[in-house]
Amino acid sequence: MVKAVAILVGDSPVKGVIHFEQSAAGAPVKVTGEIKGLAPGEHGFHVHEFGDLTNGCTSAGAHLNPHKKTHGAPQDTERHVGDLGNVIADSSGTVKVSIEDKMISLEGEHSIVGRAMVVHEKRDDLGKGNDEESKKTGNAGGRLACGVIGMQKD
Ligand SMILES: [Cu+2]
Ligand SMILES: [Zn+2]
Repeated sequence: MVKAVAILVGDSPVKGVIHFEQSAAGAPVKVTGEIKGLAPGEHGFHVHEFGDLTNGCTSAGAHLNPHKKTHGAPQDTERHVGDLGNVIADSSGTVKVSIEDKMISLEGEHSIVGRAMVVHEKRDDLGKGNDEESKKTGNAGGRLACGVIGMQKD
């Protein structure tokens, strides 16, 4: 078992804790946790390429994309490794995250350790927005909170 964790913080009141678990090499990664302080509804949720928050969430760079694919939905084969789709905040602005993803990993070439987890202002259109930006970012807007994904004791 390999475990990792990210503490999400930002300039906004949005904050959260996200846990990652992988039972073995090549197994899907379970992503769980909670985010608070969001507007109700969908918010883009991605792994970005750099665990560098020296300039806030901006310095985390673009979506993690080692294979130079276009932006997509988690279930698409044409997607960035970091594309985890949307999380949905309830009427009180809280998200209970529960995702299982087959593309991200906690080791090897798709490793997300040392990268950044980011939650966005708006809904990710999953690459189906019919404009250039949709194929890059899903038009998910500003970065409300982010955190470096770090190894955790198992
Ligand atoms: Cu993002
Ligand atoms: Zn993407």
